[in-house]
Amino acid sequence: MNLKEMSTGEDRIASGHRLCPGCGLPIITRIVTRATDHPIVVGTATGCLEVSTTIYPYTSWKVPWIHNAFENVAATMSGVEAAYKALKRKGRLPGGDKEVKFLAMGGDGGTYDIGLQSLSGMLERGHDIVYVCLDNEGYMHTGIQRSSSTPYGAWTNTSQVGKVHKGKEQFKKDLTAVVAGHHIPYVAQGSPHNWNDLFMKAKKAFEKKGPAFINVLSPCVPGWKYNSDQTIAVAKMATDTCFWPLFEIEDDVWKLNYDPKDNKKPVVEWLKMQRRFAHLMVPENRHIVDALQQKVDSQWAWIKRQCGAA
Ligand SMILES: Cc1ncc(C[n+]2csc(CCOP(=O)(O)OP(=O)(O)O)c2C)c(N)n1
Ligand code: SF4
Repeated sequence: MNLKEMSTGEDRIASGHRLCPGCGLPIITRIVTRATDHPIVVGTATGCLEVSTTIYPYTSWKVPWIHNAFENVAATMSGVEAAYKALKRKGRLPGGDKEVKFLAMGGDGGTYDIGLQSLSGMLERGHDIVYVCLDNEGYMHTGIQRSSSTPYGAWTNTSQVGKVHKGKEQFKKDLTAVVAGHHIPYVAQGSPHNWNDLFMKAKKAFEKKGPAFINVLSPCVPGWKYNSDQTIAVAKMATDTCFWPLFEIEDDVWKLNYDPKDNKKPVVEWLKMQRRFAHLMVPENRHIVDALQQKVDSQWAWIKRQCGAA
């Protein structure tokens, strides 16, 4: 698909939802849901995307969509996919033999934290479902609380900045590596700034038989504290600093999709675009930035080794 087709074709989620202007979530959702021509059934865990697209009595979804609790979208969609397979086997599927695809979506709170167990079960049982984590690095819908995905040093309402504490004191969990440990057919990291890369990844994920997982970084205007016209720039800088590497793992073979090489930027370039890190921009907190840089560099080196690109 080229950019013109992408921008003029029919979306599976309508405009007019209540997500913030500049939010990364609808950009990602539009791209992912357009990546298959098959009918799809979508389930979303409670979070910004779910709540803001389905304010009663309206819905933005143009496809069958299932409301779900915060913690178990993977379990719900596992049941839906299993029922579909059973009905198909018995020849009782309304609409005949049409191939239907299943998509589960959850925030980082619903995926890295509270829904991790149900996600792991879905992956281990081998359901034919695409799971997309919308990683905005915090519990945004409930007022910007920290999650295990929030970066080291970031301000949130539960990782405060004051005399004693200087933002989050733990590093971000590497969920993509946790999922890779399930050895499923397809795992990837994506970003909304690179629509083509994300589209190709979602297409592959839908085409694979069995579970697929894509972790997509989703900038959040009030949670990350930047101006709403900077979403794409902030997402791009996350990949240029290698804070958020773009890679994919197809049948256990790792492949790097983007290497900034000599143009790799220091992580401070990404931090200074977001006021959730403003307290780190003073000399006495320089050690926090240095610790984060060290972590980014070691993770980047590890991913490059996995991809045979070291
Ligand atoms: C068991 C349970 N605990 C807490 C909540 C309240 N709650 C709803 S959404 C949410 C945060 C969602 O965060 P995330 O999954 O990261 O999605 P985001 O809103 O950031 O997109 C919380 C705490 C809930 N619905 N259920
Ligand atoms: S709070 Fe953040 S994630 Fe939620 S709708 Fe607004 S920009 Fe999007």
